[in-house]
Amino acid sequence: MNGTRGLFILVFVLAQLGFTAASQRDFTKETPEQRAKRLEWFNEARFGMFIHWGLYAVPGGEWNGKFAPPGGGEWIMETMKIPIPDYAQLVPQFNPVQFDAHKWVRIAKDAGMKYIVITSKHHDGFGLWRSDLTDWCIKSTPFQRDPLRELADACRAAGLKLCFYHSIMDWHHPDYANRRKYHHLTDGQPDMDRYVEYMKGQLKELLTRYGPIGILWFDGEWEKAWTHERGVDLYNYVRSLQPDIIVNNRVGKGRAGMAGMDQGQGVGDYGTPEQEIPATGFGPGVTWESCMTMNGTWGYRKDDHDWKSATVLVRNLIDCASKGGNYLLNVGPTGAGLIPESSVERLIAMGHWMKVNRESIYGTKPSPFKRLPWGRCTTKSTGRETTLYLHIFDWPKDGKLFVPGLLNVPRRAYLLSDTRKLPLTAASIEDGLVLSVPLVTSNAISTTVVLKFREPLWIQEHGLAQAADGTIMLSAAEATLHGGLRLETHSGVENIGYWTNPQDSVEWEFKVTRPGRFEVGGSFAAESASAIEFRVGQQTLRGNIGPTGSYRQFHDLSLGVLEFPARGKVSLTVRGVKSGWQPVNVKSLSLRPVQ
Ligand code: FHN
Repeated sequence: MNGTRGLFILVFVLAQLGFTAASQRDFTKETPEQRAKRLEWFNEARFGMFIHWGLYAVPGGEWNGKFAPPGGGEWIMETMKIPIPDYAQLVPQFNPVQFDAHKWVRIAKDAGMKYIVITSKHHDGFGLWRSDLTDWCIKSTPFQRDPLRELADACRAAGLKLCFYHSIMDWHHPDYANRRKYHHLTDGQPDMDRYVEYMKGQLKELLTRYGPIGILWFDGEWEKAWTHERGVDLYNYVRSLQPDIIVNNRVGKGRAGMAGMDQGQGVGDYGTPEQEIPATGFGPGVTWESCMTMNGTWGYRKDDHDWKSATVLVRNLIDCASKGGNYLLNVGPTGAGLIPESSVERLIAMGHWMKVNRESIYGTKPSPFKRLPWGRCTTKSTGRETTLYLHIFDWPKDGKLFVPGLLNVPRRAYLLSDTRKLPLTAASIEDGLVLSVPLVTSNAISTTVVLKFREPLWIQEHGLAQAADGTIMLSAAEATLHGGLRLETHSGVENIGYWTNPQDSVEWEFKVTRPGRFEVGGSFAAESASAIEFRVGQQTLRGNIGPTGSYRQFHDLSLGVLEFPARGKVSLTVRGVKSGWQPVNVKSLSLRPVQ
């Protein structure tokens, strides 16, 4: 008792003297200015490489002649229920003699990436560095090098930040509380306090051996074994080792699933949407990063050839930046230590686009527009000047680019790809700006138009309106969602998903300038037959939706006729038909005048 009392008095006295051992300091109490300074490089970077690499790269998704179910190759131990002794047979096979850190870093840098996040330890618990705390790490393989050391040196030489992904969940360690049945771990009971000490010891190795680390990217926090309190403690522990390090929100329990953003009691410095891009930004001071695969897996799979196009990847990067977020794009190197050629090809194409357009991405702020029919917008402000970067995905065939709601005329307008910066003509019309642009663009992926203003922007956005031929096109991004459904982006296609409750509704507001009767059509995806109901004023229209094969396979359907008898603003609401409801994904609606 006297010893404890003496220690308490010592700590109390030291605290009074202003001494705060770093490991006890509460780093969550920093000022907004301190946080902004610490995250400055991250908000400038906008674009990073995710690397999932470990023992799982050796089987590449195949075990005993069978391929694992669709999904991450890095989950093979779990999806194929591989007992630890069998999985351990991969250790003597892991010998990536073709690994070349400088080559990996060069590929990332040439693509325009500013940081690299690599799996120091994934869920299988296997350490990609020579740990003193376990043999379940790379020192037990024939590969007697330290890839994290080599990556640290290569990143430093190239001016990229090195960051570590580290899984809280550990399928191998006997003290991790949520043990797997197929592990047949029977010796003693798991002890999470002991496991946390082990995890802290490994994190200390990682944060004291390889120099300044940009981000500690935690993951695997979702199981019962982990708690908010342990997350706060781990956040402070990591920051005590490197006070300027950034820690994502998966150190705690606050994130809302794959949407990735904190839903209240969270800890960590930024949100982590996964395989999706939020519908909108989150306002100043909210930092986030969407992590995505290039195909369907994080860790290498020899059977996954479902590659996104370079166009989709570049537009995802632009979409993230236009909403104030970062894009963390994944590669899964092979067991031999090579980044797959299909990944390299896409990163080279992204690099070509970034070479011309990087100033429209790095250090930019979110779009001031709620939506733009042809693409996205990013901005920069320096003192008296505001710059808008218009990212045109759908190039106007008539050479007239309409910017709805932009009411002041730019001091300068030019194509970012035009080294001579020849001026583009800009003219104000009733509710926006019309720019005269070349009839053909030089870059089908996305072309950037630069607008420079000396005075503050004047933006007055109107709702959606009828096109010249009377058609009204309503996209998923322009809808107001009521309930649990969400806007999601898959392979560059925005759609409304997660419509599990028929009472949830989708609403579009638009202006009718030419009244009449309209054929109601749309692009829908469903796994089972279902029905939706359109409601405008007193009118209702039921639309039957047949199965389209999957939630990603959209069919264009014509569903009937609605009348809009008068000019003015209209609200069209779509609900599910309760009886026999099955979720339906919606990409867009169309209203075409009928005689
Ligand atoms: O289970 C992991 C998965 O393997 C991968 O690491 C992703 C990347 O963020 N995170 C978890 C799934 O949400």
